[in-house]
Amino acid sequence: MYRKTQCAIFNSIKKTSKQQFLRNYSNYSGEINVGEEVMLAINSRKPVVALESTIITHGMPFPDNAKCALEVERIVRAQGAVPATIGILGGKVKVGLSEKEIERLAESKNAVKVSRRDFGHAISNKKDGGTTVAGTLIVAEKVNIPIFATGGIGGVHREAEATFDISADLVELGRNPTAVISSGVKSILDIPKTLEYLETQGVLVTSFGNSTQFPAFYSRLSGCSSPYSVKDAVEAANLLKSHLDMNLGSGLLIAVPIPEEYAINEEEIETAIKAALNDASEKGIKGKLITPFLLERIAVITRGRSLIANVALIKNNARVAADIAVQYNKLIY
Ligand code: PSU
Ligand code: MN
Repeated sequence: MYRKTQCAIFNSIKKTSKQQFLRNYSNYSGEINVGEEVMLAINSRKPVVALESTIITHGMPFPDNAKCALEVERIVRAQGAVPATIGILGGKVKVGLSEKEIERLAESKNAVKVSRRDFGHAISNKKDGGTTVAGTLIVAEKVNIPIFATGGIGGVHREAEATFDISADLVELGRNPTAVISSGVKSILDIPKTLEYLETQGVLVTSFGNSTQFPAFYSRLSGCSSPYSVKDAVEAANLLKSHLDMNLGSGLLIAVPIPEEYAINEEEIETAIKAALNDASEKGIKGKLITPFLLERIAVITRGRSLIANVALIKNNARVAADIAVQYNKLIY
């Protein structure tokens, strides 16, 4: 199903980014497999949207995770783009997982959560792995996919001044020239500090649609304004092109508020978050375990409402990302 694609991909890359692609690829000592559909899309210059897989392995329970991931792929296709779910299977990094492979990750009990520091471990031990936003950004950049949709990204944790817990997602957004379409960061995190950190990393943060506020994942408002805002996919594609043309090396964060009808009342979600944070500190949960732990606890405390919201917002983000990919393609080809 998969084959090595160095030459095929390289030949298909648009002229302007060939140099960059060569630089990235020659720095990569491993091996990335690209699925047929994604390969064909790149070869025929069709818009592609990258999708992460930690949301499958660590972000949602089975079978909601598999159902959601496949539905998200269907939405991307319906908008005229090709989905490229990225993950690790038996130690092989793959771009464009098949339905079967998505189901395998969804059912896996020992998949590794893979950020930059975890690739070597997952590959050498032939593990299955769900790539985080950070991990997915790294792979998407290597195969030159500039648009990536997800639900929420990691951020600066509350009390990070004591714990130093700042998600690698923010650092990778600063390192990879890719647009991440997400619903902002959860209020389990410190939103003002997250925005400060993104500024330091040179990430272009913009709200999408008719909001000027940076959204708080389960709710549309965070009380923090976004540095910029774009009203639609055409404006977003223009912004992306201008940013990438400058060759800055950093990425964009396009923040799309959760659809109104799925938003959770701020007080209700805050109560759930406080209880989940309490549980985490009582159990001494730290490091890479904390985000999955909090997501699961919040789902239990809200009796599944947070999960419904999560599914709704990622589907909406996938649609927006595919629209942006279609518009961006019109600008570059
Ligand atoms: N936030 C969510 N759902 C998720 C994640 C974050 O609402 O599934 C996942 C993403 O894959 C993100 C990762 O990249 O958690 C961040 O983990 P950490 O906070 O450990 O950096
Ligand atoms: Mn962390």
